[in-house]
Amino acid sequence: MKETESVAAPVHCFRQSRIPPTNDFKVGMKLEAHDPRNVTSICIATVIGITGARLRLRLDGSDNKNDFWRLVDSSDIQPVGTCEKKGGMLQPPLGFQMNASSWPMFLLRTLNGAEMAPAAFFKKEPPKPAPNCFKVGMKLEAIDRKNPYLICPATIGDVKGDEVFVTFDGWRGAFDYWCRCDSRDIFPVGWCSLTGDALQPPGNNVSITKSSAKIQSSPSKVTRRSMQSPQKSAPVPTQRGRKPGRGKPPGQSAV
Ligand code: MLY
Repeated sequence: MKETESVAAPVHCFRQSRIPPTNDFKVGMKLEAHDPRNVTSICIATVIGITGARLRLRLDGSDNKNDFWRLVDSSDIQPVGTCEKKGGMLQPPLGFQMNASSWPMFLLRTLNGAEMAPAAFFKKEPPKPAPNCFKVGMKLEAIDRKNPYLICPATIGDVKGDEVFVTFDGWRGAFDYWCRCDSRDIFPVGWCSLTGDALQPPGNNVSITKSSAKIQSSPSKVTRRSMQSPQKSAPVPTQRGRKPGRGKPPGQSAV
């Protein structure tokens, strides 16, 4: 950041707590979670792993190919019993591996003798930040949505209304995405060092030129990058590479 004279997005732009929540969960604990593939249903999930302020979760009755990650202060998770208390019914996950009729018995068995995560482990979701205050060029740490266990160095590539375009430093654009400015998938610079999560190194396609990092006064079309741009096969410089003062065209990116 120093070398490129880049500017970190201010912490108040993010929907994250200033001091990351403590992660008291243990592997094996059970909780309730919204099914990411069917968000209206609430399922039983097991903590499969712990990474910084996040939990690696697997829905009971699901396979091991659909694990997902949630912050301990995510509103998507809650203590076992919450759903019933609110008059709801726990649902089998999408892709429940058994016959649907065996769900009630499966539910009893999966909860019997299980270690439930205590209510105190669940932290309150931070409030939504004020209007979108991100600017093009600002640095952040962001979840790679194609590899959601990874948190990576990123730059705001564009801003439009309540949305920001997250571009991954050193990659060709294949991982970039638009998200709401209050997304829980984006973090201020320094987040990983505070939570102990591993911040990924940038990809190979980095240009360390000062001009590449200056905040631009107004977001323009030039800064917008294609979301389709393939990682490997781009023979011509990307829009990013073509911009004046951005250094030489990017080389072959690592995959
Ligand atoms: N090489 C792997 C992982 C790429 C991760 C890119 N992120 C960090 C932006 C793949 O191509 O899937």
